[in-house]
Amino acid sequence: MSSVATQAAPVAEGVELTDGFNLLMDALEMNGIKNIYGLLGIPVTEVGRMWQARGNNFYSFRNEQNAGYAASVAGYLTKKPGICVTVSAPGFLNGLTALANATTNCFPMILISGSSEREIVDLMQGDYEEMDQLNIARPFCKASFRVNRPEDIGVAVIRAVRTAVSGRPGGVYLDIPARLFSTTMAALEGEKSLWVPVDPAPAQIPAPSAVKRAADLIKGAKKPLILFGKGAAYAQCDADILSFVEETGIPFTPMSMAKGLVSDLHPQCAAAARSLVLQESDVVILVGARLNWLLAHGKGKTWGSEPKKFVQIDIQANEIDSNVPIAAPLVGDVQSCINALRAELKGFKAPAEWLSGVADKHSGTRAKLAAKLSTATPVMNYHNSLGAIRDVLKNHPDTILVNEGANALDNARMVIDQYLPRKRVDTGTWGVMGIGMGSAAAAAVESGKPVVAICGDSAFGFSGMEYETLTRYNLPVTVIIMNNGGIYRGDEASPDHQISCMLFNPKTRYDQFSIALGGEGVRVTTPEELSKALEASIKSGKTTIIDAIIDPGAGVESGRIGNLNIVSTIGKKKK
Ligand code: OXT
Ligand code: ADP
Ligand code: MG
Repeated sequence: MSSVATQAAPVAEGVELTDGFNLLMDALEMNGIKNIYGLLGIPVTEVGRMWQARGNNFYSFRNEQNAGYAASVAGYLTKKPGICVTVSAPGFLNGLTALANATTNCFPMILISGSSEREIVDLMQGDYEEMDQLNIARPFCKASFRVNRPEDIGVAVIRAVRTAVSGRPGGVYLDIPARLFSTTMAALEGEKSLWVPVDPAPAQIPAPSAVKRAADLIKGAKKPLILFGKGAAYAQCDADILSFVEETGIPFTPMSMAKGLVSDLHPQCAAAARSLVLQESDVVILVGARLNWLLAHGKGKTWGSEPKKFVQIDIQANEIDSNVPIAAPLVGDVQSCINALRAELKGFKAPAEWLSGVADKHSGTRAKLAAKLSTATPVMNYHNSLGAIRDVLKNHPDTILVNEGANALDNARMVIDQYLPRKRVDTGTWGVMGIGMGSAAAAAVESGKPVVAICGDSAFGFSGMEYETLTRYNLPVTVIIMNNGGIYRGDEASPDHQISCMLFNPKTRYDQFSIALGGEGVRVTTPEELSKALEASIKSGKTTIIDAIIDPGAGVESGRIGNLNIVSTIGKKKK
């Protein structure tokens, strides 16, 4: 690293100068960026100070991974790339996990890291935090760019923005060697190197023949089903989606982050008849959802024996046929595809007996669950605690729910209804623990609405120290820790003279942890106490932890995905 300021080209005396720092900030502002998430130090410290001095917001985190998760969720919620700024090598690597996660989830994000000087890195001469970040980032994102000259900063930011938000959204890495930040050039020339990009995420219109093929297939269906994924939620064409559902009368089921895109209380919602509709449908319309592990790759017993034909709406052409044959691919953006289909399907209605059969199953399952939610138990379990949370959130439908854990995740997804689009952020495509506090921060910042994070006690631990970031910025976040004392369960027997590898210290007081970090804290042991505490914390807008004591024996191994768990067929051997 070099702290010596250089000049890009000789400039006559008295000419006004700009530098890499200022050009980077000008370019970000011109691309509509207001919030940056990150963690400062050599060589990017000035980025934070200068960004704030310009009247923008810099949210300073305790670990870059959480800043990165925040940026990615900002991207998901706003359709603009979320920006994360880090220092070099270790800071960059911490942020890289979040960049990879953003790319996997199709969230637009740009990771900007300072780096060591090329001439030293390339000869491996041992610079401060030396690392070939540009190349290391490549496999984890859509594109990895480096800027070497101040006059290229504008174009680099535009290329990063366009790459992140156009087509399938995802992560981009932007490498800025330390010396470039302070390299100067004539201000007027610098200004000329910047521009506002026109239409960075252009509509992608499906071919009319593809629309007709899909519509013909749907018209012939006896048991059609719409399956919404988070790509449909991301598209922000909520009114068109609702019209499509209501005009066609087709039942729909959401993937987890698409819950609420059309309200869970809508009469065509089939979420509680999930197995039935996946198995018995004949034509499935996938809208921004991949046939990956979360959908059993489109095959096997999840999908039943009824022959299935798929219509798939996706902006990424090579997503089609990724797992099973797709009878009617519809490549384009969700809004264009949905509206083209609506035009072609005018007058079509799905068979009423199919919808009413699905609705019966859906409401029957909901009624059975409702009974469990209100059943008292000696120690709170997932059902009655989440039932209490659900009832409170019903009165606060614009709250954003962040959710991580295993049982804490799967039960909350099932129990808690969502009424509005993009009000649920969770562990996503990778099922990654640790997204909690970063996601909660970004959700509060970007929406200005209250946030409730329901976290398993293991999940919370991955980003727990970031709770101080929430209290520091006074964010209206309530973190409910489902404290069962362990990963999946808190009652596993420990081997002789050891502590079980699945357990945590039962003396842990998350409520006191909150108070120690400048927040509010309350421990609850009954659903009634939980309701009261949650209602109060949402009303107060104060950053709060509710330490909810859950029966240590209430969870199951790996939650709803125990089928993916690998166990030894031979069993345990003692040395
Ligand atoms: O139709 P059927 O009969 O099938 O019933 C379905 C619906 O119809 C019905 N349903 C309803 N009924 C009534 N009312 C309503 N409203 C309703 N809605 C639905 O309910 C059932 C289930 O519905 P669902 O969920 O839609 O369907 P299903 O079949 O489950 O769907 C399949 C999936 C795959 C789509 C779904 O299960 C899903 O989305 N799963 C996501 C799972 C996931 O991602 N899990 C997280 C990873 S687990 C594991 O990896 C963990 N780790 C390891 C680790 C990770 N992940 N990351 C990192 C960085 N390091 C390590 C760790 C450490 S979890 C974990 C920590 C766990 O401990 P914690 O303390 O944090 O948490 P606790 O477990 O609480 O202790
Ligand atoms: P889920 O996990 O909810 O099933 P996935 O993340 O697997 O959803 O799938 C999201 C899909 O949506 C991706 O294949 C992505 O290419 C697609 N997508 C994202 N944005 C759009 C959009 N605006 N229009 C069409 N498809 C989109
Ligand atoms: Mg737990």
